[in-house]
This record gives sequence, C-alpha cells and structure tokens, in this order.
Amino acid sequence: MAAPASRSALRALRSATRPARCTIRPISRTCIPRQSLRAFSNSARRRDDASDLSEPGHDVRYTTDLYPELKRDSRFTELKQEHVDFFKKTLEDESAVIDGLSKDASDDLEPFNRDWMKKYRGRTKVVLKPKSVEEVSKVLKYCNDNMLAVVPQGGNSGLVGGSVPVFDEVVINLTRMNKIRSFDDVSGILVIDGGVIMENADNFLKEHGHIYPLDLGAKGSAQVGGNVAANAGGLRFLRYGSLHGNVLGLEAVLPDGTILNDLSKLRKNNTGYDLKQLFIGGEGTIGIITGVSIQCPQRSKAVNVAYFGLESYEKVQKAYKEAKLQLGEILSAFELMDAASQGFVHRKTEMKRPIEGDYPFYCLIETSGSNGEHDNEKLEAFLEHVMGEEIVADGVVAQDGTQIAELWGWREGITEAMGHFGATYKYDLSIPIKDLYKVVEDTRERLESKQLIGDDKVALGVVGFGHMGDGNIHLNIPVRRYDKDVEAAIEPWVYEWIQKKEGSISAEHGLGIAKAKYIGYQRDETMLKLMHQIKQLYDPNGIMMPYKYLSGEGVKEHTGAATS
Ligand code: FAD
Ligand code: 2HG
Ligand code: ZN
Repeated sequence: MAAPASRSALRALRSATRPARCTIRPISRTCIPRQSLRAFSNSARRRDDASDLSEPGHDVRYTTDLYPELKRDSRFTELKQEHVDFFKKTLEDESAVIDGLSKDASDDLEPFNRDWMKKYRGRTKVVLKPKSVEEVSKVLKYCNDNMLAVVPQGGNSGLVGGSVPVFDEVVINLTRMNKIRSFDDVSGILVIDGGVIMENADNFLKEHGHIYPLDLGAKGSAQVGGNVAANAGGLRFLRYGSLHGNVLGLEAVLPDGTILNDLSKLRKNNTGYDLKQLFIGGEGTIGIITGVSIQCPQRSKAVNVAYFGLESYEKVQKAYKEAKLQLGEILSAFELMDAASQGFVHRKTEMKRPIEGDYPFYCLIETSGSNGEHDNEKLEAFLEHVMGEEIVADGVVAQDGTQIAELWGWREGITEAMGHFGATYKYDLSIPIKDLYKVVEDTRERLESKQLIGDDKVALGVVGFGHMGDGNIHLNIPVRRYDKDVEAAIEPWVYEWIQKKEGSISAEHGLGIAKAKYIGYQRDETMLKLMHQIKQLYDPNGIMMPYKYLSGEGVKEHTGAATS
C-alpha cells in the first residue's frame, strides 16, 4: 500500500507542469525546428566554434601537438597538383572538391579538419564530396594507386577522433550521397545512401508510419553511413537492438575501388560469411559505406516519458528491475543521469528543472506502444509501485509532445552542455550493471586525491550518465582545457579498471584515435592478429584511416595488457 508521502509524490507526477522556458529545443527529440538541424550541421556548428576560439580552453590544437609521438607515415605520397586535377576532373562539380593546394582554403577546410569535441585537428589540404558510388570508387582507387591516405567522413560527430585526419590525409565526405533509394512499408526495409542525415531518414520514415531504429543527440548531422561505420548505439538500443541486427545489407567501396554490392533486403540469409558485419563498427578502416539496407520498426502511436529523482544507485537498480518487470514490452528507454550531469544542463540552458529538490541520480523512462490506454494503465501501475515502495523519490510525467521533448533534453543535452564549459575527456564503457556507477565514484576519488578537481583546478568535475538498460555508462571529465596531468591520471588506469570488471572500453563510440592504442585491454593477441589480417586483406596498402586503430604505424598497441 502506498505510504502517504508517496501518494502526494504520485500526485506531483500526474500534475507535471510544463517547464517555464524552452531553451533546449536544439537537442529536443520531437518538434525539432529547422534551426536545430543546422545547430548540429557542420557549417553552423563550426561558425560557433570559431567564435569560441577566443576563449581559453576552446582553442583546438593540432592532434600532432597533443601527441608529438605521432609521426607522418612516409609511405604516403604528399598531395600534388596532378592529384587535385584528377579529383576535379572526376567529380566534375565545382563544389565537390575543396582545394587547399592551389589556393588558401583554410576556412573552408577547417570544419573537416577538426572534430566535434575540439580535441583533434588535422591538416588536410583536400576534401572530396562524391555524389555516387561510382565516383567514390574512382577516387578511392586513385588514392590507392597513388598511395594517398584517406579518411572517410560522414557528419563528423564521432567522439573518438576517427572522422578527422591527423596529417594530410584526403577526406572523402559523403554529404552529397543523400538519396533515399527505396522503402517497403510492408516489411519496413529502407534502402538509403550512406550520406543521408539520420534525422532526415527518420522524418521520411515518420511519414510512412515507421521509425529509424537508432536515435542520438547528434541526429541532425550524423549520417546513416557514419552510424553504421561507428556501430552507434544510442537511445533506442534497448528496444530495437544493435545495427549488427538491423542492418540487412550494405554497399561499400573497397580501397582498390571494388564495389561490394550486398544490399540485401532479406532478414534471413545463411549463405556463408556475413561480410557486412566487418564494416559495421569498422570505423572506415576497410572501406567506404555508400548504401545501407536497414530494417525499420513500426512507429509507436503512444509514447510516454517520465523523469525521476532517486536517492541511491541501489534504488536506480531497483527501479530498472521494476521497469523491466512491469512495463515489459513497452519499455523503450531507461536512461541514467547523475546530479553532476543535470547540473551542467541546468547551467547551460538555465531551464527550470523538471523536479524540485536535489537527488544524486535521475532516470528517464520512455514507453512506446500501440495502445495508449493499455500503456497508461501499465505506466500508472508502475509509477504507483515505485513511488509506494519509495524506490523513486520524486518525478514527473510528460503530458504532451512538447514536454516529452523537454524531458529528453535533460538527457540528450548533457554532451553539448558540458562541451560549452571547455573540453571533456570521454570514456564510453560497458560494465556489469551492479558496478556501472562505481567507475564514476572511483574516478572522482582518484582525481580528488590528485587535487585535479575544483574551482581553481583544471577538472570541473566527474560526470556519469548513460544507457542504463544497455549496461553502458558515459564517464565524462569536463576540463577547462585538455591537460596531460588529467589524462595521465585517468589513462590507462580507467582501462585497467574496466578490464578487471570484464567490461568493454568502448560500448558504442569506437576506438578511432582516442583509444587506438588501448585495444589490447579488450582484445587478446589472437583476436588482434586476426583483425590485422582482415585489415591487410581489405586494405593491403594501409591507406584507410592511418594513425587510427589497427593502423600499426604511429600507434603502438598496449598488447601486453590483455593478459588477465
Ligand atoms: P563521423 O563522425 O563522420 O565518422 C565516424 C567514424 O565512421 C569515423 O571513423 C569515420 O571515418 C567513419 N565513417 C563515417 N562515414 C563513413 C562511411 N560512409 N563509410 C565508412 N566509414 C565512415 N554515439 C552513440 O553510439 N550513441 C549515442 O547516443 C551518441 N550520441 C551522440 C551525441 C552527440 C551530441 C554527439 C556529438 C555524438 C554522439 N554519438 C553517439 C557519436 C556517434 O557515433 C555519432 O554521432 C554518429 O554515429 C557518427 O556519425 P557521423 O556521420 O557523424 O560519422
Ligand atoms: C550519449 O549517450 C552519447 O549521449 C554521448 O553517447 C556520450 O558525451 C558522451 O560521452
Ligand atoms: Zn551513448
């Protein structure tokens, strides 16, 4: 039976009021104005960054200044006029080649040279924007024949520095490959160019009663090919699962120009090795994804979102268990946010907090189903239970689409909010759920003991949030500027921590350059050897993604570490 205190809290849940201001719209989940699409697009964001550069902590150093041990691989040819001429002739369109060789194009090249986190910055002199698979094939073959190193790039929203060059690699950006090829509204199978922005794919699907099986804060700029190359997880993973399951087929171009056409529209296809899986999460190391065939679920008619405050991590676990038990098939997200993460969103947006009072933990629960009445009944019963048992201390339930978007803003807005105050060290970890938050506590203790956190210190705090339902926590350390002492305090300590817990050093963002040398904490020597053999088979000249994971050259893997 519900205790009196819980009953009043439940009333608060029912009468959730609308937050006073709506400044989080750019990252909101629904009702997204056009402006917000641009907020995540390369050009608009880069303009913001440029003005940020005057602020301390926002200057973007070259990757090679950050990591002076990285040396340019002398096997690669330096870009010459004849190369640029070939690219221009092949891609025809003026806007398809940004040429920084024959003229100063630094401003135009800058957005493609620097990453979203303002951590990595390369020195490419040329960006290519092919518009068809044939064009990708021609330019990639040419790069291979001429030993020009290559970085495939989508929306450049990746969080491990994979999407930008380190030295003078040629950037092949898929932005102009943006066509929807076909959609079958009976099977829900969408076939689409690799350069389509994921939000555009989702908007198209919405018109046809379906949903893109992946959602994430950078949806306004991230591309479908980038999602697949990164094997992004995101906010719908709990419900719709991994791209390893949802991607039915791929079209990709191998470094030698070969077009691999495996755009299967079949859910079942047991005919030998499933080669497309190597490209999913391959991070562009073995080829460029130009087309994707993807299974898209029916869009749910009834969506509910609730936001809770909880007094301990024990209670968060109880709430999750109850959500699975009582909401079952309609549970579509269970996201965890700690107090520090919500503090950053609050400082950045100045939005009224969804609930009064301070709690160490907050959770966002989403249900999606086909029958509103049935879902409401289930949600009511769940809320009554978690409030009655005092598992949840306080909470609100969104009353309409606008409020749903606002509540999601408190979760989706964390990454952007933290970035606003300087820079952030990011660790994207899979850990058995019972220890999921322990890594945040231990990191905080470690940085405090080293006197690295505080008002006059380089680190602003230690923040934990993530996809609780997937056992995936994002450990973030917002700093005033990237700093060797902070980095040395965390790495490789955090990877050793994860290894001991048998977790993963990357749940969803991948390895890129940030974690390239730590792959040995995850994969043993046999696995690494096989990975290197696959890389060698697909990319014998090693032109794809040098200096990133599996490149061998420039990055020394900590192979000794993965012994326990
Ligand atoms: P890019 O950043 O351009 O590239 C990512 C990698 O894929 C690079 O290695 C690049 O070389 C390669 N690549 C890109 N396109 C191709 C292609 N066509 N063929 C071959 N290789 C290619 N990730 C999650 O998993 N879950 C989240 O919840 C999540 N939230 C995010 C929120 C924010 C605010 C931001 C900035 C990022 C977030 N990310 C998240 C990171 C994430 O991986 C992406 O945003 C997205 O999937 C990357 O797509 P992109 O087109 O921007 O790829
Ligand atoms: C998310 O879940 C993204 O919001 C980004 O994966 C996480 O900023 C991060 O560390
Ligand atoms: Zn995430």
